[in-house]
Amino acid sequence: MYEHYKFENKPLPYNYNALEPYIDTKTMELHHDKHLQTYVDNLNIALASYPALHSWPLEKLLYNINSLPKEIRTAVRNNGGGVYNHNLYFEGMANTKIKTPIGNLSSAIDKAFGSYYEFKAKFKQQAISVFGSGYAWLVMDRSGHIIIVATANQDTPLTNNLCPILLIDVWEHAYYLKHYNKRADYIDDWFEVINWEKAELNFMKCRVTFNLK
Ligand code: MN3
Repeated sequence: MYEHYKFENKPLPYNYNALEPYIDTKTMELHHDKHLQTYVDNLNIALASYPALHSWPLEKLLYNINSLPKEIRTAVRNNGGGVYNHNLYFEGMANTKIKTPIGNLSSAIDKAFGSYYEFKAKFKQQAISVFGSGYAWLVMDRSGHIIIVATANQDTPLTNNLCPILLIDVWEHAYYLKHYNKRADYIDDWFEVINWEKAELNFMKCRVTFNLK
């Protein structure tokens, strides 16, 4: 992701109804066109009068959040994180026949968690236990281990030097229209639309990021 100011709300990589019946069309419309748009707009507002930051890619802004001018730090953390997390989340879904991990990521999941099903149970538990709004993630640390973590609000794992492979948005706006307050049902449906090809690409990209063979 190398976009920089002025950030734009990229179209979804699929139709709004592509994830039916797991994620409903109306939720996808509102989530992308309203929620994400607001993060994009507010990130641009925050950066508007800081031309020195206009060439910075989003990832660089988030990795270096604590060295940004103090008066825009919170706005970039919340809105830059909102843009970054949502782009990853939307790109991380697809309605395909591939319902389980593939490639190198598949082997890494078996090694780290025992099996895909054990991974799935642990990931679901983490996603359920995020208190309030946030995300559950599968990330890689600097030594190449894959771990499950949670973040609050629009925080990203980048600030902790963790490289994202997979994430689920568990803010209520991601599921309330279809699943009401039943976050666990939404998580089950999300597992049906994980884009495992994209997750494998992210996994390999993380290995490059951390200079791992
Ligand atoms: Mn969201």
